[in-house]
Amino acid sequence: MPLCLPMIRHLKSPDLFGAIDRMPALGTPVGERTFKVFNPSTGELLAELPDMGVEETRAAIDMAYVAQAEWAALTARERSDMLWRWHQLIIDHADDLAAILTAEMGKPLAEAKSEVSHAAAYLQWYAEEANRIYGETISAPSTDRRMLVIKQPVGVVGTITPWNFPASMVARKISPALAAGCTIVLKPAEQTPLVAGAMFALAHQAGFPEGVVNLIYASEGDAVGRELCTNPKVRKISFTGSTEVGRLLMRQCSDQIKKVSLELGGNAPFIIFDDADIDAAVDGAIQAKFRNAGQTCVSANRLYVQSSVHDEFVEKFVEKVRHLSVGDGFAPAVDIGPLIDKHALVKIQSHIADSVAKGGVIRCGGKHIGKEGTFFQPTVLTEISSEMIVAQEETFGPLAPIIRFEDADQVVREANDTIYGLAAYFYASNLKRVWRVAEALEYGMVGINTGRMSSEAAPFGGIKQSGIGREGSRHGLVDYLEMKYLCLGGI
Ligand code: TXE
Repeated sequence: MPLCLPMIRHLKSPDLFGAIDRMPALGTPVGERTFKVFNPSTGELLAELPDMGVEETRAAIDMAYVAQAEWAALTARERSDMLWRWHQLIIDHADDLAAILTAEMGKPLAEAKSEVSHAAAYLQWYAEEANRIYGETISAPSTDRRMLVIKQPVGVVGTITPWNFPASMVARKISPALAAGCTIVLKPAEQTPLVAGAMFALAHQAGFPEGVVNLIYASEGDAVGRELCTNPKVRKISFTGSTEVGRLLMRQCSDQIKKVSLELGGNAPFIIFDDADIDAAVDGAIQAKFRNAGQTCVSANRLYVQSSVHDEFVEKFVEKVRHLSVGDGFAPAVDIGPLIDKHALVKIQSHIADSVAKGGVIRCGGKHIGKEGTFFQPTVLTEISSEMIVAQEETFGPLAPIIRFEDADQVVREANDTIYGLAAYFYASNLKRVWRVAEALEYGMVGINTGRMSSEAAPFGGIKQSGIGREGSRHGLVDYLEMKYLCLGGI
């Protein structure tokens, strides 16, 4: 299987990463079909991987099923030690993992490094958390009984991850599952399977027993996804991606009442009140909007600015946005990489065209850079109103639509007027306002006077159609554990 890794610059351990294409072959049969992975910045071919389908997925599920009882029978300390070893290997190979990530996904190398350390932090967190899975005892209503609750692993978990954070999504799903005693079958996004392959290569080096972690490469999600959802040996699905696919997976899981954790789309409001520190709000908005080229589910999708500070904010914000540099993620001092593919380019262009047709004003950017590739200028739009697509849908690109508002109560109503409920942000200083707005926003996460809040120590997830369940923190373990009530009579 040709793997064109020499094209990935700066690799310190090419031998290790030569193992990427063999990853699924560790026990799983691989057919003849292949698919190609390209660098979105240069268009160069990075690798050709086995294109796996139902048969291979079923074989991987069987392996995970067989391995699960033994994995769950280890002590918590033994599972923790294995996660620690994997964590250390990821730290040791962080530069190479970041280079692979930048090559296949496009994000600036500094952001890729930060993502890899974020991924490692999940392994560290759940290596610790593995030792803190507790049951409870209950005071029984009669003296001849004892009542208690124990926690047991759910079983085999099927996971499907997206391309926008291809390293941290893998760690965020696998590490709590393994800590809980589950085994996993993971299908990474077709655009970014290489960093997942490299992380699995390191997992095998760490010494996970055969069948505990299983990787499926596939050029599309449909067949693998359906098998994971309908195979009775899989007891839970954990998915991050679009709301549309999340809905489909939930439907496919419904016949078997299979557990699902879904982390889906968002439409994050970012509100700047008149008592905010405007310079801090500008910096926070830059971070929340343009990190990962705006391709994050918690990206500031709608910027609401109170009338009396609107012009000052727009002027300072546009000035900073103009100075963001766009280019190949390996180039020094690049702030924004390419969009993931042509579909993303068409989406941002159509969102801008819709706004302009309805009276929106382009304050900077707005254009595709060059004729080839998917580089797009960071863009600021003003005079935005609620009937424009940018106010209703996730653009998932470097586009900041600014909406002027007068009334503080009204803006919270508008911010909540969406089917999504993942992340919201606001900048204010009045304590009463801070508290009341934080409580009133119908979102799973609220950033107050900050543009960045993801952490392995915090519960990440949304309400409404942004998903089900939480990842990270001690709460992230809950979805991988079953609760069993034991009642002991005749005492
Ligand atoms: O997502 P998909 P796409 C949002 C964002 C973006 C849009 C489309 O708005 O513009 O979704 O992105 C797998 N059965 N987010 O098309 O299709 C696929 O192979 C099973 C938000 O990339 O949902 C990949 O592994 N699996 C988001 C994963 O689903 C299927 C991150 C995500 O792909 C499948 C990404 C199927 N039928 C996009 N079809 C976030 N929450 O951060 C696809 N997949």
